Amino acid sequence: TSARTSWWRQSRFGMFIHFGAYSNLEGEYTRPDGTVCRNAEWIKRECRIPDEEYERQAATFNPSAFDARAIVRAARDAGQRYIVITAKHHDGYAMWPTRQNSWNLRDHSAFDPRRDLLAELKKAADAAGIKLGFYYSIWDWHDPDFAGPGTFPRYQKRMYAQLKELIDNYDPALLWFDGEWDTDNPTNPWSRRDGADLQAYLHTLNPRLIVNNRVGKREVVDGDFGTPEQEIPAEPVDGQLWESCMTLNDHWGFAKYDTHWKSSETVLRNLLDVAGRGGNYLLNVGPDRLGRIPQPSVDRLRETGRWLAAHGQG
Ligand code: JFZ
Repeated sequence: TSARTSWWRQSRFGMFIHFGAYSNLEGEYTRPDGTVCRNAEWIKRECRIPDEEYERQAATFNPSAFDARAIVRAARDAGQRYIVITAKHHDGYAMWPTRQNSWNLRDHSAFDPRRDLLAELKKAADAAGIKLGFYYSIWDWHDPDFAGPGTFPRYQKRMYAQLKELIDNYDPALLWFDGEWDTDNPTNPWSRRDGADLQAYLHTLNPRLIVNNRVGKREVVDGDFGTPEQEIPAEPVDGQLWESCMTLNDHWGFAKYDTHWKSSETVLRNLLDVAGRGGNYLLNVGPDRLGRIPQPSVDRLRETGRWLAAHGQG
């Protein structure tokens, strides 16, 4: 707990954004036999979509209505002070023009190749005084070297290169890792040591970077923060910093059939509860295939912000 984490400790409330090639399916996959399988950001895996088919649908992804300024405005009006967007989720699809592969929004989509979502978000966030962070999945379902026999070091090299791209090109304030779990699973070779090495490397690129504990094995290193999911811990662990991330409905990524929205009262209660226990609250939105935050989410963010502003905590 240093000067480095001071902006984060004071922020209390942030916006999580789950957006990627899976968003293009909007939570539903119709199999060749006509049956429908539902999921969100795990749809590739849970619905067993063949690689070629998932790649084919990603090639039509065109989030032309993504409006970084509107998203930043929604966050700011809600009283949120930072945004964490999925730069790469488990499907391995990069939301920026990475040079490490062509499995990305520039080279594998129907999106305007002159646009760069992360650059747009960075610019809008800077203009509004909002910090920007990136979610990056260590687990990768697309890169053959992730789970190939003896090829993990090759994957790791590309991963380091992608993270360097993110830091060099977008100067994130925070990196939010995920997909490090289950080292017993042979398809996930990530070790504690790998986590510590990566964190040390990232700090050579930017010593001020904040990194969550999922970089390693959920151990908080060097004053960074823990990440309980969909829950509010009763007690902070050893005085460590923590952030509770939650969905607004029942999915992280967009799912068109999911109307199970939390009320703004619930959101507020959670926020006050988390803040009262010294944590941060990272509340998720999942933009649709065109890049628009669903209206029920926008409404709830606005109501939350209105209450905070009226009570002098906005
Ligand atoms: C992960 C992702 O798999 C999921 O898609 C989403 O991005 C979420 C924020 O993070 O899901 C997890 C991660 C950790 C646990 C459960 C789900 N966990 O520790 O229980």
